[in-house]
Amino acid sequence: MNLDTPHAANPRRLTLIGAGLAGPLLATLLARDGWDVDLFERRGDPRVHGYAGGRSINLALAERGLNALRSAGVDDDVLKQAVMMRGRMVHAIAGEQRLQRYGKDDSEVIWSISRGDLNIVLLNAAEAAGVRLHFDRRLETVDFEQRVAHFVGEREDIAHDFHALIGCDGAGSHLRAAMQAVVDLGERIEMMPHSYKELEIPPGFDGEFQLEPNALHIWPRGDYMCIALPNDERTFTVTLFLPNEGNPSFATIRNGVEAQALYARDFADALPLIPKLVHDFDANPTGMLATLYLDRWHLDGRAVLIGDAAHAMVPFHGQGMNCAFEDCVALAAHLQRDRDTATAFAAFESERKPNARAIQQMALENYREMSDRVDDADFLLQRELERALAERHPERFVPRYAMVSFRRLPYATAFERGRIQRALLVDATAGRSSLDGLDWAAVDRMVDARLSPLPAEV
Ligand code: FAD
Ligand code: 8RB
Repeated sequence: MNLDTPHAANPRRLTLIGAGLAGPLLATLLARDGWDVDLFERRGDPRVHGYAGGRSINLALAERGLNALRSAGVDDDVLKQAVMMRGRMVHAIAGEQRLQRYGKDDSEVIWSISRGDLNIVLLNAAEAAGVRLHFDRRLETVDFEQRVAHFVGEREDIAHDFHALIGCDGAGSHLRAAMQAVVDLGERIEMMPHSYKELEIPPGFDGEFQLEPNALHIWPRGDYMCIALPNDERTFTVTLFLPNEGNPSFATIRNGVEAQALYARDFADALPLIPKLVHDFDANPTGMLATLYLDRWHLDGRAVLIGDAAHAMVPFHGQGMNCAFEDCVALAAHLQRDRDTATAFAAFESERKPNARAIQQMALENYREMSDRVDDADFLLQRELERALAERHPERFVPRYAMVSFRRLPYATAFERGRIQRALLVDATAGRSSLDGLDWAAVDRMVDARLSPLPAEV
């Protein structure tokens, strides 16, 4: 056993577990605020060995995440490698494509970025800020009484004295398990009745994108769907979401050949673009989807959880990383205001837990919208009215998608206002098949009565 530090419980010292997405961003923010930061990661350094995981996986970055990257000064480096997505390109069963814009113009877009590239930019920033990075160090057990964390290295075990631990170690958090062993965190995991499989669309013969690059593609088919996000190397990562039971489902589509038949029937325009469909389906694991709820995120001043470790969510709003990044800014601000970790962790949990709950719920709800409602007539009429009201009342009526993706008001506020707006849209379009002859003055009065102006963001 090797004791890696002499200074046992330096109160200005913080130990972060997990150098995925939130870990290195939070480490950077804290180091710049004058904290002494150690960051432990179970995998090797991706800058040396290449990014573990192999396949090119991309994520949608929206305003909340981008703002956090801005506060760490890495937004430009990240956007350089990003592909703009202006809206959802909906692929109907017969192959026609229609773009539904996410925002009012190109100032309201989301960005597709590679997880590996993003991770490297963040690790470089953390290192430049003075963070000590420890790769190939897997957190195994924690003695919260003595404040000692035990890591398993490649050859040796390491005991690390800590003042406080911050768990950025993802949905399967080992720190969470260690905390749960000494205090009841009230953990509850709700499985989604759907799973997913990743496939790939390579560049065409001309080396170019085979679909419109500046969009998030969706093939909505009711209870199942397929999506594709662009990568800057001109490929698309395709994700097929199917229920676990029923037909079609992962119970009936059991291998690549069966998946190919499903694509021929339901995603015919995509099939010729995925040459390795059979191989990818058989080789790639089937991923499960779940929401993780905890009553408690912290253990007095000794440990706190952030990101997926505290509140993993289903992917349908593309907000897991964005929310984790927003957590980083919030926790750094609390630790700046209050250097006593017990006070800061408690304040962080009170601020963020209601917001995490709200985005978890909205992510669940967005599954229906993406897979089923995007091509439904009532939905399209409500959407038409929503866009008109957003234009007539820009300070009061902001579509929920825009509140989540392009604004930074608390998720809980977006959820609450979204509920009011939905009811208003349903009331105003009840019994109609078009907006012709709509009593706009009456609808404007409903907006004024039900929605207060949104405070401007700083
Ligand atoms: P992670 O990024 O998972 O990082 C956890 C880190 O901890 C990892 O590096 C892991 O190796 C390390 N670790 C784990 N255990 C230990 C241990 N015992 N000791 C030391 N280190 C450990 N979100 C979006 O906002 N938009 C998207 O479009 C989007 N797309 C996604 C696509 C896919 C396929 C997946 C799986 C997720 C997607 N997400 C997306 C969600 C997003 O990836 C997560 O919400 C985000 O990565 C959470 O960040 P994190 O730092 O909490 O955890
Ligand atoms: N995790 C996304 C959206 C909203 C799109 C819209 C949806 C894949 C796993 Cl499913 C999904 C969105 O409403 O039009 N923005 O960004 C990202 C999404 O899935 C990602 C790629 C994903 N996340 C496990 C698989």
